[in-house]
Amino acid sequence: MTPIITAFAQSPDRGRGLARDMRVRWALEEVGQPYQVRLVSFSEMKQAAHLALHPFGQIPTYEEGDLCLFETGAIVLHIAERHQGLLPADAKARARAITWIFAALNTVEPVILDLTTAKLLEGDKPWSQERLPLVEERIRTRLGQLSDYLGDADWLEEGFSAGDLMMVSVLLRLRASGLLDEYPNLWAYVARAEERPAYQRAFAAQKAVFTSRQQADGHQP
Ligand code: GTB
Repeated sequence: MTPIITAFAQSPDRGRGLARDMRVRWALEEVGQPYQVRLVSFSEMKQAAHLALHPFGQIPTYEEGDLCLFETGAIVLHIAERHQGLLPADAKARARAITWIFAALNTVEPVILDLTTAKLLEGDKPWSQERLPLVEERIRTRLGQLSDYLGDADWLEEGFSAGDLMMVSVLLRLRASGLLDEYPNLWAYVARAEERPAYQRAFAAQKAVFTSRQQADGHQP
């Protein structure tokens, strides 16, 4: 059964692979599972048909027959559990890989999202510039800890896993800030993941949505 995911019809990231459907596309590409994409506008995301799939009116969602999932952590874990390639067979190694999915989403992503909030939503507040260094220091704390753990290894545990997929997806949000450049092993970790053919296919697929939209709107390629 071919799963159907939802993605932004007009992604604000302009095809840079930062919207969260990218993690789901990447997981599906890693395991070789074909998928379909239903594009939704911002207004459609808040209407009843989409809210029936996602109570918070967001993307991505994942439909597989009568199963509908939301939350990228749950979706990626579901894909990883049902296919070979994203979780080790050994039970303890598998539990460690799953631990890194949660670490990415619960421990690393929140401090990174706070930077987006500070810049995009609070940038015009009088206290914004004063708060920014605190937000960046919290990110540096987490990046330093992650960098120490990774050391000179290629991946967080033995071999690439769904934990790396999620961690890299989260770290990519930092690229424009320059903070990742302060940790050469993390920078190389992200670059290594981006070189994976599955990542490249997922990136190209989400970028094609933006490009075709541009062409439909009459922009030059
Ligand atoms: N915890 C949920 C999950 O992991 O699935 C979070 C889902 C989520 O935040 N979805 C966002 C959404 O639907 C899209 S990815 N937002 C619309 C809304 O809430 O109304 C977040 C995102 C948006 C834009 C960029 N960007 O422009 O770079 C990057 C990421």
